[in-house]
Amino acid sequence: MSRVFSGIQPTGEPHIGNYFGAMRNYVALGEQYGKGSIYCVVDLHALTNPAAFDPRLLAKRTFEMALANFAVGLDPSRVVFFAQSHVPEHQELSWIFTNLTPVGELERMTQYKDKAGALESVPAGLLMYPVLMAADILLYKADTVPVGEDQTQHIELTREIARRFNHTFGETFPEPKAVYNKDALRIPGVDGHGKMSKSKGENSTLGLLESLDSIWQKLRAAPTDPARVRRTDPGNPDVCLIFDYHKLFSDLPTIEMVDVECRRAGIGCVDCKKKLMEGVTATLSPIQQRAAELAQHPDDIRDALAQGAKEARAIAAPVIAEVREKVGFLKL
Ligand code: AQP
Repeated sequence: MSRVFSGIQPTGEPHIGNYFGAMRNYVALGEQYGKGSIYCVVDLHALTNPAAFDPRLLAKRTFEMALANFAVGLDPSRVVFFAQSHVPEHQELSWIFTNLTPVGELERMTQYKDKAGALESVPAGLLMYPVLMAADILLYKADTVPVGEDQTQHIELTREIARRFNHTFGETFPEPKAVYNKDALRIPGVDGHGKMSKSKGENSTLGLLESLDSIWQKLRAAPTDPARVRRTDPGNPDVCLIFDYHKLFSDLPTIEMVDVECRRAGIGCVDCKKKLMEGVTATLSPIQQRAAELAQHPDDIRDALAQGAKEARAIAAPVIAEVREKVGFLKL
């Protein structure tokens, strides 16, 4: 039977890229696979990027990331949900994998090059990020990994590490596959500069739990088709970020109407954004309401994380025992 694993970094507020790209799939797969679906707030990963890591905020962000996942519909009593640092086996397996992974392969990772390029001094942890990610997934022998498209290269490396381990120590791990939400492969940032990303800061993101007023202010200022200068100019939805968002938030008749009317200058950008805001409100209001309710009972969130860590360790224990034996550690 398939086993599902995915992780999300507590590097800031979860945004609609995380939601449509990954979190919504967590819920769908959670309903299908129950306790065979394992989700993790990857707080160890959050340490790897000094631009996004703040020790004063890490615990709060980890808690809030768990809360946000429960607010979108993940039920911790029906899936396994925990914080990565509560399951030390991730680090043990990661160290073993580190010794099966050439540095050159890690240096070729696009996400590493992007993030390292912006830093004066690059921590070794940033380079090792995909090795830890491979350990996260393979510790549970997961074969299905719901992620956004930006993680494709890391999943390919995970498969390579699994193959290498199996070749060196005997058949142990499956070669996991990424599962994408094909309608939300790579959601653009609201500032119009590349992928929506937590670590790029608030100008890039529309937060899942951000106030609707603040979201509207950002949408109002968001760039549209740059060739459409006047209201009477026809626009091209194919190059408009607002149209990308319509495809996520609006119903089909609205998407079709906006597509047609924009091309013949029948709708202006402000009205188009107002129409989008209706869909945003309908999608995010119930999530935000549920989050407010959950926030009234913080101990329940902590208890759920403690229980999740216990369940995760129980699944990981036989895998790490098998790995130790195959690698040849002294057994006492
Ligand atoms: N813009 C996006 N479009 C589609 N999917 C996305 N994901 C992230 N951004 C988008 C997916 O969300 C999951 C969790 O991401 P993450 O928190 O582990 O790290 P990330 O991919 O690097 O996300 P951020 O927001 O860009 O975080 P920072 O800035 O801290 O690195 C992943 O499955 C990801 O693919």
